[in-house]
Amino acid sequence: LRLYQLPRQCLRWAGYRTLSTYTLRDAVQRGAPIDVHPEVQDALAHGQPVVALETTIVTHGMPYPTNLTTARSVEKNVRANEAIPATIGLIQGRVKIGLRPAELERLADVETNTDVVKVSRRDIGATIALKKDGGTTCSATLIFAVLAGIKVFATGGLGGVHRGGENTMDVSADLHELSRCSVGLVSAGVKSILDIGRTLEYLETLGVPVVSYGETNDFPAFYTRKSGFKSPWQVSDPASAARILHSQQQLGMSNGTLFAVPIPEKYEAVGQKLQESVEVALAEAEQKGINRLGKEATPWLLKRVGELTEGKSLASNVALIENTARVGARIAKAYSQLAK
Ligand code: PSU
Ligand code: MN
Repeated sequence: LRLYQLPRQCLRWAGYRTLSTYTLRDAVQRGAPIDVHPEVQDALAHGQPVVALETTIVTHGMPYPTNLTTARSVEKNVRANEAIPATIGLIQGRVKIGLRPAELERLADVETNTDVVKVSRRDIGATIALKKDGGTTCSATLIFAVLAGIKVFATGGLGGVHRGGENTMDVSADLHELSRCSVGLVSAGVKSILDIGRTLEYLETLGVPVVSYGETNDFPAFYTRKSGFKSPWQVSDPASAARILHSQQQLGMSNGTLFAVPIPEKYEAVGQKLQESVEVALAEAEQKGINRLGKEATPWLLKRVGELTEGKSLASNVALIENTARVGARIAKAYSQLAK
């Protein structure tokens, strides 16, 4: 025992829980209904790279059956890059860190299983208590990733400040959560249904580093490689990305990091076209008052853009999340080597 560890150790002896002891084991000992997939548990116990994956994209972000095929292919892309996928969601009120194939199918079957909750931080307690199925947003997925000790999380789009957010106050809980979960979140930026400038301002206020991953410091806009905004930081390899996470970890900093990976180049042209449909969907949402429906706003917009583009947006969405999964796995692998 080193001298500098004494205060924390004393707290533990005295029966107090410090933040860093608030771990998965403690939660399970308190009776929290959490099941960690054996493969994920094994990888975590041996310091092997694990990538967390969310499920709101499955339950509320894509239509069946593309939601299922995409979730499977994202897991495959993680594996192909030498990391273990941990797709996170809730089944009958139990938190699953690493869904089994049948559980993933159950969540994806949105046409039959219509009572699946979109779970952000505020919904976790109720979803568990009422024993419901749930797809976790970035915010809830971040919470469970930290609990399990997973350092990297790959997704398509992070939530953000909605357009008109200065009036509606619709700011995704994802942003605050990223400021208090020390996880590297890999996304294709934020979707242009959002106010990208204000989202970046808000992340700055919250102290969340935004890092463009690739050849430029452009901040990507989901379907397109550039949003017109720049990231404060840029890296172009997994080792540099991992060193950012590791430096913050060494200092005991609790904030997360956003890595923004542009969609592959061949989708850029169609991305420009999709943007027009995004604007149409936004105007409709405003006219119908959808932007005042809380958690339903984002799923409605995603669905409407899909309809307006006759599925073309879906192909881009699949491609970009497969891409972030590959990058996430490489960063997780580089991080596991640093943390050894
Ligand atoms: N953006 C997408 N697809 C999605 C989401 C966002 O392009 O599926 C999901 C993510 O799970 C994200 C959530 O965490 O929507 C944000 O919802 P809200 O804006 O209600 O916070
Ligand atoms: Mn919202």
